[in-house]
Amino acid sequence: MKSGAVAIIGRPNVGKSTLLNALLKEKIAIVSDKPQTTRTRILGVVHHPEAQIILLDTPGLHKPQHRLNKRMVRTALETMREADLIYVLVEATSPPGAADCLVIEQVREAVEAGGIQAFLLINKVDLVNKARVLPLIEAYRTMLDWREVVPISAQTGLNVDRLLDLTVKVLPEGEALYGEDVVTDQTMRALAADLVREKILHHTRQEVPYSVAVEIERFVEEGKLARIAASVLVEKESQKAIVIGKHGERLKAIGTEARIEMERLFGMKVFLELWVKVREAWREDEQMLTELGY
Ligand SMILES: Nc1nc2c(ncn2[C@@H]2O[C@H](COP(=O)(O)OP(=O)(O)OP(=O)(O)O)[C@@H](O)[C@H]2O)c(=O)[nH]1
Ligand SMILES: [Mg+2]
Repeated sequence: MKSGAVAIIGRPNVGKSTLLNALLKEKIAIVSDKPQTTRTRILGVVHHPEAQIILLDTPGLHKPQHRLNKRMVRTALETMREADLIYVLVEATSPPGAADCLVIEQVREAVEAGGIQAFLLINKVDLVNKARVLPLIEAYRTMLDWREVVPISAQTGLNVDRLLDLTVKVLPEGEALYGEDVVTDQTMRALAADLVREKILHHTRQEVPYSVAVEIERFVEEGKLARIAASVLVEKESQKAIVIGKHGERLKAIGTEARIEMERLFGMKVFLELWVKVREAWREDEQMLTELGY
């Protein structure tokens, strides 16, 4: 059988986590329309009849401004170098930009350093006319020695199964590293924290999404019930007021949406308590970042 690791790489917001979920046919990575949603490496295992494919979703590559972002970019670069294959995601909706070229430069270094192959995946083709995809392929074609170039839609699933088949072909022979029932290495605590953050991203705008972290304070399983208490960290009082909302309505909606999704994912009833706390400049605090799992 075949077995290997595939790193999913690209600038923020191109659809890497959406693709991970589509390939797994299960949602384990959070998704939002705000850049820098993913902050850690997210592992997912695809059990293909001929292969075990270990997918590694990564934070979007960007020019980091804070210590948090430096860690995110480092995580993506390290993950890329450990992989057998790199999926480089770009968007069909715009021509190659500076951010995409920077990504491809970094991938080139990993490919040339040793034994790693790369697929170019042109994502979000559901948003554009077919006629616009061909010139894009041509524009990207010469930038790297791509093993495959595949237009996809992570959202609609277009070409996603074909991508898996092409992937199996290039992976090395090897043993399965994970048991048949393993989908991810994420702990329930980490999944719970990210689900709360995802709902906050959906309900807030501008600088708030970047300034939020979620810390699980308590996670107790009592039979078919999980009691979870989480702190939502923000950087300013004004952000705390936004997350809580008028009469606490926004925080209530965030909690309800996160709880419903946790119940589905964990297959148990969830009792979720959320507290919002101000932690000034937590994004620069190395100890805090480590505690948060970043
Ligand atoms: N129309 C369309 N939208 C997509 C597609 N794939 C992803 N999206 C949307 O693009 C946005 C970003 O998706 P993510 O999967 O969070 O992107 P990402 O690359 O993981 O982003 P970061 O984690 O911030 O680096 C979300 O609003 C998705 O719903 C696609 O194939 N078609
Ligand atoms: Mg992501």
